[in-house]
Amino acid sequence: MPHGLHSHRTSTARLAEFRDQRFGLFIHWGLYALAARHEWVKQRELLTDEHYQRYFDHFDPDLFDPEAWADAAAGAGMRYMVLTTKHHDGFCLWDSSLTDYSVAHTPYGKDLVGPIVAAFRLKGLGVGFYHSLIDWHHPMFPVDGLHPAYASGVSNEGRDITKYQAYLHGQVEELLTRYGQIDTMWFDFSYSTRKRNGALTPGGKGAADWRSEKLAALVRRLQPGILINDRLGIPGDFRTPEQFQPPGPVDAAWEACQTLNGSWGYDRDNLDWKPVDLLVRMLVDAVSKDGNMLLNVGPDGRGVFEPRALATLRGIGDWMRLHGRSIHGAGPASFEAPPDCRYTQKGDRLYVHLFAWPYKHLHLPGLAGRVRYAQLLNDASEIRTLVPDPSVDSGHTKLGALPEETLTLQLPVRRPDV
Ligand code: JFZ
Repeated sequence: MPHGLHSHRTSTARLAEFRDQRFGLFIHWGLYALAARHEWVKQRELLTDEHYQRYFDHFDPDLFDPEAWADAAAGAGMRYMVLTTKHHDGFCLWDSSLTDYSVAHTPYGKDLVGPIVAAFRLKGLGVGFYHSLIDWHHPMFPVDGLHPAYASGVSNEGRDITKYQAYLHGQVEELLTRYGQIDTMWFDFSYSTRKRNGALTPGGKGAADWRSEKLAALVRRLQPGILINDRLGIPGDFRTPEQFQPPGPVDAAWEACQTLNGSWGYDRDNLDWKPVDLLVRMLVDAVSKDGNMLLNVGPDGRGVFEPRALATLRGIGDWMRLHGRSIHGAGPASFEAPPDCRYTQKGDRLYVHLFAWPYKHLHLPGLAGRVRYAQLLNDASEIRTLVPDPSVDSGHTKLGALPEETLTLQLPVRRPDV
């Protein structure tokens, strides 16, 4: 889309679209992909700027192929993506006029954000930007307890946060004026003076430090209808539970951000890969509670999604191809689901997701007389209901005393997909 050609949608329309999309791809990519041991490596290992420079000097993703990323996302049934334009290390994936600490000055030498945005749009996917409020590179960002230089006792003399604010706001303006319509702005993050390692860590930062009200107003002026997340220290348009599935209903729009393996940045030696069926259950669980799931991939230093990530996305895609109807455009149901089940609903279709396959019968409380027809979603095969035979003394639905309103379905003994 040509720059500046935005459809002026309302935030209500955009929020409805966000809820319909349900499933998105989070992309954490930056210099830390070369270290290949978590995106917080600079802070975790207290790496100096001088040491961290080696990743900048060697950043050259020769296999970068954003169409392949967009294919993987679309194939998994994802409807949008959120890209780290800058993470806490301060490295920028676009050619910012406000700093030389960007991809444009690495061996790769050119903008990455534009091609990524274009590839995802071409596939019909929505586009969002993750942008770090924290910046461990900017010389005006006051060192606090989360900063890699904190332990070395660097002084904050001369660090003027108002100068950093101008930089932050200026960069957000670049991002929201150079790449056409952006659907979501995902800021990260605000933190109070918190306890770490048993000691109080000074220097929490929040809305006053980011000038969040002004920043949010800027974002909304440049991109009417855009959604802003909830990490600016002021209320946002949606909540962002982190590696956490809310146990019950949430009184706002929300999106659980989840990892494939516990790390956001590419993490070569990681062994904590979540199996496909767990990720599918997490997605179903989110939708059953009116939430979205933003699932992360950390591309490697050559610009590639590693084989395990691709295999996982393909596995999810296999499920979504058959069951995506119960996810996209679907939401919670007004009935209480039986144990080990989740309900999602779209219009008058109720989808029962079974997290554990029961033996032969599925008892659905409150649904007797309310279901015209039941079928398996994967193959559209009819599911018959169990009608108790009153002429049989030991009529088995009487055993265990089901309430009158319970509908009992007859399932095949074997789960159809295994
Ligand atoms: C942040 C980042 O530090 C992390 O690297 C990643 O980008 C993730 C998506 O977001 O991590 C956070 C931020 C906030 C909380 C927890 C982790 N929080 O408020 O609990």
